[in-house]
Amino acid sequence: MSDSTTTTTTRRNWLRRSLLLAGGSTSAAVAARVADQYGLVPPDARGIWAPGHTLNYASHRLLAGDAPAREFTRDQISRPPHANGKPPSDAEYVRHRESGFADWRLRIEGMVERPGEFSVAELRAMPVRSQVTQVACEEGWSYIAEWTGVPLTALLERVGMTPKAKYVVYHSIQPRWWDSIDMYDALHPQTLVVCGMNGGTLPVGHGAPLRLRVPRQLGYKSVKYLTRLTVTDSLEGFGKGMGSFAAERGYAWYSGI
Ligand SMILES: Nc1nc2c(c(=O)[nH]1)N[C@H]1C(S)=C(S)[C@@H](COP(=O)(O)O)O[C@H]1N2
Ligand SMILES: [Mo]
Repeated sequence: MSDSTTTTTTRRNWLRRSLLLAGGSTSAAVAARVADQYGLVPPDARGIWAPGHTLNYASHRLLAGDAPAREFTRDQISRPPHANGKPPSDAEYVRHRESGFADWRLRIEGMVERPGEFSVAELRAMPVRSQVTQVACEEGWSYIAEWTGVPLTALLERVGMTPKAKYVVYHSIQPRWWDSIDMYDALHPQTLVVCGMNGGTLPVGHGAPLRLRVPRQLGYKSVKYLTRLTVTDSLEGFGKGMGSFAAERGYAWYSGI
């Protein structure tokens, strides 16, 4: 083990202990101070929510680390799946839908060496991964489906993400549905830019032609009708700087499960 690994491990253990102690003694503010030192303060840590959101985010990151979301077997797939909300009805989306999404592009920009656009066909031609995971909505319902897509980490590598990047902000053709994740989730092998579901193409109700699947967090982080990714080291320039529209509405930015 190299020196730097030893130092990192020791620090991590110490931080882990501090967070557990702070959590256990209900002094979440202490945990918040510790988390701050390690850059584990979520963007929606504001006002009365700050200690709770921070404790939740920092302890998940330190205790669960890269732990994968549970994967199920194909016979556990829910039939039919539950589609949430209505698909976009604006003229632009309807046009895309009628042309089989031939002109749909996923744009990747920000802190990358080679910003650019990918068509759905280009994404389908890349190495894809399939996994059976659960979509858990904050409202209490859930369903299990098989998702097929390009791991986000592969896409980020392809466009040459710069090492200083800290977050990936993602946007939908539905303007309110923008959100962001940190690099723990962005680089996690289960985080996919999904183009297929249950063995077929992604249905309109579930986000056609592309959606992000972040199976380690609640359903609302899995934004449908995905159009654009922005790689950044700060969430300040996006909306109110809280990391997502949902966070501005009172939902936690980090909703690990
Ligand atoms: N663009 C967009 N993405 C979205 C939503 C939406 O309404 N629009 N709903 C979210 C919520 S709250 C959940 S729980 C999941 C549900 O996924 P489903 O529609 O496949 O069931 O999608 C999320 N992504
Ligand atoms: Mo949801």
